[in-house]
Amino acid sequence: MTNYKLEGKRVWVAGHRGMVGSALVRRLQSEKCTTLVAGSGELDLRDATAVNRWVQANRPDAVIIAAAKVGGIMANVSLPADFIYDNLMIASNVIKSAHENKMEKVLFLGSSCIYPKFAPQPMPESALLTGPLEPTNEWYAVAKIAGIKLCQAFRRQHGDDMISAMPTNLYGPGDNFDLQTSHVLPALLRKMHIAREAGDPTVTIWGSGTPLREFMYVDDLADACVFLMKEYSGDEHVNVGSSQEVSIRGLAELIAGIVGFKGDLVFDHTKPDGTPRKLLDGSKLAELGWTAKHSLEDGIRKAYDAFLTTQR
Ligand code: GFB
Repeated sequence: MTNYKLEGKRVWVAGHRGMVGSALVRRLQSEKCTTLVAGSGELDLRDATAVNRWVQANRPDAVIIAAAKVGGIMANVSLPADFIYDNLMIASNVIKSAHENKMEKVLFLGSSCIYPKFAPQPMPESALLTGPLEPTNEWYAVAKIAGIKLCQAFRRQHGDDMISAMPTNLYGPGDNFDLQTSHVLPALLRKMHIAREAGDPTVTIWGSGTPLREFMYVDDLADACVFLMKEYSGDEHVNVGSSQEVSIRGLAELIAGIVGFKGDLVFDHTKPDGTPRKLLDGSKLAELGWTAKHSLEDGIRKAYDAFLTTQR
């Protein structure tokens, strides 16, 4: 239903410890709802029995599925079975349990990597399944496409109010800064920080630096999720973009300026570029009445501040 009221409701954030989940917990504090989270280590979302037992005990009225096995390009290339299996199980278990326990609203979160490698840019929602996926993350993409289809199927067969949102590349507080498994923005923040502190003359950037990426500050996504929970009830997934697009080289130069790294950038062409571009067409969400607030520079400054608090 549209115009869904969160006030007085029990809203479960599945995956509350991750970067997206913690941003959702922050954002829901300004709603008059009860935010439900599973205790640390209490709930393995890949275990259907455990999910059902937790849902029956905690009785959520609504759920935002922010839980996922996520990672950057090298993590996706190295762990294909983990990326497809874990994400399929999380989506299947939480969506099935939401149906069986008659939850009023379900929001499933995917990723812009669901679109074909050479989709028209910017990518509209209608581009889904119109061409081959990007090989470096097709495992994750297939699992997220399955989640979209699960929501559509339960909506059509049972009338459940299940919706999906596809955010662009996210960054912000609580990000993963491990240099092997993280996404590019946190990786470059940490690399430049370490290099500046150590006085290193260069920082290595993976790939050619030519791919283009769109980035969204995670608190903007959290705000978009609350907006969609309240205002959207439709069969089709909704892109959540920021229109803040930059080349990897441009991103590295922007981060160097913010961090104060004055050395040289070295490009490691043995590492994959991945998809050349994945800019979302955000017009559907804009027509509903939502747009992102943070510029890339403001968001990176906030993300760097958050990173620095983890270094103290
Ligand atoms: O952010 P990233 O790992 O994932 O890589 P994708 C984006 C681009 O940044 C690639 C380059 O061209 C990388 O080669 N890059 C340069 C780096 N230096 C680095 C570095 O130090 N670390 C990393 N990680 N990249 C992901 C998907 O694709 O997008 C996920 O694999 C998810 O499944 C996510 O969908 C949103 O943007 O290429």
